[in-house]
Formats: sequence, C-alpha cells, structure tokens
Amino acid sequence: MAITFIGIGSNLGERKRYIRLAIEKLSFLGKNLCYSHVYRTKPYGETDQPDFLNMVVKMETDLSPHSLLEHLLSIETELGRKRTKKWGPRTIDLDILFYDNLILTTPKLTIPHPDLQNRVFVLKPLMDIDPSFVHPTLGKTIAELWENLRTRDDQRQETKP
Ligand code: PH2
Ligand code: MG
Ligand code: MG
Repeated sequence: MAITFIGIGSNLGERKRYIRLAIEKLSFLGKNLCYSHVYRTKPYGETDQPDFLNMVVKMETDLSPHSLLEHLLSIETELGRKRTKKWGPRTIDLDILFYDNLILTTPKLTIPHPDLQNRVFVLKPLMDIDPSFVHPTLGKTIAELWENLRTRDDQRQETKP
C-alpha cells in the first residue's frame, strides 16, 4: 500500500462537474481519500486560456505507479480530454505528484512531478492536506516549499514596474 498525491485541474466546460466526476472515479483506485479545497487559479505557463479549478487528492493505493498512470489517463479520456496541444485547455488533468518517497524518471512518468515546487495551484492545495510531507528529492517540507514560492512571488511583484 502506497500513499499518493494526485493533482487535479480543469479549465474547460463544466469544470466543477468534471472535478466531481474525477474524484468519484479516483475513489475506485484507492482508499482513505483526503481532499484539499478547490481553488480557482490563473493559467500558468500558457496564459492565454481560461482560469482553472485545481485541487489535490491524497489516497492510499495498491496500484503501481505505472498502473496508476494508465488508470488516470483512462479517466481523462472518459471525461472528454482531447490532447490537442501541450498545456492547452482541458476538461480534466490528473497528475501524479508524489508516490510515497519514490523517485522515478522514465520517458512516460516522472515522480515527484518535476515542476510542482514552482506551482501555487499545487502547493496551496497540498498545504491543506499534508504540510509536513517531505519532498523526496528537494528534502523540504510542503510548508517550506510553499514559503519559498510565496516569497519568490512577492519579490516578483515588488520588481514589477
Ligand atoms: N496545468 C498546466 C499548465 N498550467 N495552470 C493552472 N492554473 N492550473 C493547472 O492545472 C495548469 C496550469 C499543465 O498541466
Ligand atoms: Mg498537469
Ligand atoms: Mg497531466
């Protein structure tokens, strides 16, 4: 039994409904699910697209990381995800953020999620669920990563013209 954290995002169509349906389907992949709040967030990266709803779910699972990934991809397809372009708008996106303390780098799957420390829409929901979880490669807690990102963002704000 492993503990995994799944990042959930939607910015196309009935976002709340897609998130609700995704959670329902996730509940068949594990047990003892914990839910963050749902946040409305500005698009990160490709900014010319609708706002997102984001949240994180923590759960225990018997699935291997790759099997979990296959299930998440099937749920995305079931919920109407069309992969047109990288970082384009999507009905649902399900990303494995952590899987116990596992460090994995393969062409299909990288765990921990390689950019999570730079993403407010991931760290804020993680703060709701497990602020003391330690990032296996960065060696910092979620609370420390959140604090780092917040002070970085504050600095960026201050240097704006
Ligand atoms: N996902 C991305 C790229 N940008 N921005 C927000 N706010 N929320 C996301 O879930 C998101 C994003 C790629 O998966
Ligand atoms: Mg993603
Ligand atoms: Mg994804």
